[in-house]
Amino acid sequence: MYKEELLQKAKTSRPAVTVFGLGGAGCNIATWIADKKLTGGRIVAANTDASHLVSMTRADKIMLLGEKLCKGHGCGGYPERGAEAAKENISEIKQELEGTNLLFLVAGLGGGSGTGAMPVVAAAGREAGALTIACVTIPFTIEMSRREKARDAIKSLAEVCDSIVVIDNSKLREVAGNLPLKDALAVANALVGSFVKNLTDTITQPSLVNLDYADLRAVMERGGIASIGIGEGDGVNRVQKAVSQALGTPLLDIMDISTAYGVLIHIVGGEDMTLDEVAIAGELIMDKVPNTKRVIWGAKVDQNLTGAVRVMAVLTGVTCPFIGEVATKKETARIPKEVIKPLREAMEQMAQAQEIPKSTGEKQSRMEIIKKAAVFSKER
Ligand SMILES: Nc1nc2c(ncn2[C@@H]2O[C@H](COP(=O)(O)OP(=O)(O)OP(=O)(O)O)[C@@H](O)[C@H]2O)c(=O)[nH]1
Ligand SMILES: [Mg+2]
Repeated sequence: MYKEELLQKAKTSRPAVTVFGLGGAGCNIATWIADKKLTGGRIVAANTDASHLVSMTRADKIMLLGEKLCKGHGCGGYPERGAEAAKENISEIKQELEGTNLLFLVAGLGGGSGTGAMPVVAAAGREAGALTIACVTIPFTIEMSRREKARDAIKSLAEVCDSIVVIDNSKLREVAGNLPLKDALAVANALVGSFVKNLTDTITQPSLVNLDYADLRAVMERGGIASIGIGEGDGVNRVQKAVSQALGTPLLDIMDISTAYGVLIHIVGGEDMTLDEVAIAGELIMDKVPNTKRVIWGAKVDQNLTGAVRVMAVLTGVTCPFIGEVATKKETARIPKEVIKPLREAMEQMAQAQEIPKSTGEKQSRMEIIKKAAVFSKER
């Protein structure tokens, strides 16, 4: 294959990513993502509330749901109305999802619009053949009846989504301290938003260790409920600190971390981050989830993060006491320990590549080894 042909192929095979923000909270999260510039994906802001939509100027597309039913006034907390409203726009939604490979649905569960519309949009995403990932928050403990609605919504989402990444607002205090409500919601926006942005960036932009769409599919397809943990460390043992924070403070209460079906590890560090640190982070996490069937990992250098390492661990197929059992892939065979070896070996190859001087003449062979290592890491 000629280089031009290959470049063309690379361009057309890049996965098409769509982010759908639904309801008030979903649209606010979509705005957070748009502000951080999502170069590899399209953002749609959809709500029944016309006055809230007016401020969604940074989305690529704005969609007023259920104009006939809700007359632009919102759903007043009734998910059934949110579902009806989305059905009113179903052909527009389907058109928007045509050709999408990866669909992120974001909303704060507990209201009417986002909660009711999400399963409708998710079903359309599945029908279009997209890997469909819902990223939702469940309301604070004080929003009692809203929490019940969120629980019901998660159960119906489990039937139409591949994975549902759940953040429990009542756990925010553990990661962000006792903040005023407005600030706590901003933290939730940033958590959901950075999950979506991190994944989109790693599968659409080149990074230190690339995750590709097939990798993501392997872990998130029919992954059920997923929990995320984020940790940051600096100074001595910064990787250990970041990993223990990421695993120790999951944003959703889960029964038993060791039973997770799949694990996605994402590591970001400054230019001083060593390849060995990336490998150690992966191994520390894998030690805690001995039964996992699939592990994927990506690493990125962020110049603004010098001195620190940030780790995101996403565990799929977990059980949460509040939500109860949902249908997920259930396989019981244990994954052999050797799965860790390719990670270590790939890192060694990359370390070797790093030792080659960065002079222009050597650049080519350096890239070759890095590419080989990245491919090798996937051949588990
Ligand atoms: N992360 C985040 N969560 C929010 C925000 N606003 C509200 N929430 C949470 O999301 C839940 C749903 O609220 P909304 O998104 O306003 O509801 P909606 O989907 O617009 O539904 P209706 O207004 O009833 O049509 C609330 O119970 C809060 O827990 C926000 O700006 N960010
Ligand atoms: Mg609303």
